[in-house]
Amino acid sequence: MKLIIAIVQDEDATRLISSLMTEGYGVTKLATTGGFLRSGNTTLLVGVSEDKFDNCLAIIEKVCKNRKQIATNPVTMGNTSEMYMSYPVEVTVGGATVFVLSVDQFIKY
Ligand code: 2BA
Repeated sequence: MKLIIAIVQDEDATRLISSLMTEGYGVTKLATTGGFLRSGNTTLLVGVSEDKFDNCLAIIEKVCKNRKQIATNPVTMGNTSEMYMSYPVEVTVGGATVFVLSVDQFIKY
């Protein structure tokens, strides 16, 4: 068994959860925040058996889209964090950042 941890954009989360649930996957949704943009995103935990693993990744890839976003990040000047300026940066976010972990045990009480 594998645990898929998928960080996706909020805009894709509802459709992705629906697609996964329709195909019989168990999903847990976490409200998370990206460290760079400091804006909300969604992290999904999906426990999958080996035989359903590839299909799960295919669904994530199909549903989650790349989007360009403008970020305004603080830039520290000199050695003090009190002096900073902001400038706009365009970044491409997503489709999905996926981590795959091997699961030693899967227990339900
Ligand atoms: P954020 O950290 O808010 O990053 C949003 C997007 O900003 C990233 O999209 C990337 O295009 C850009 N970005 C991130 N760090 C950057 C940097 N130091 N310099 C320039 N641009 C930077 P994605 O790569 O698609 O990441 C989307 C979200 O996935 C991230 O949101 C973060 O929540 C998560 N993530 C990405 N890589 C991760 C990692 N190695 N570990 C944990 N979470 C990660």
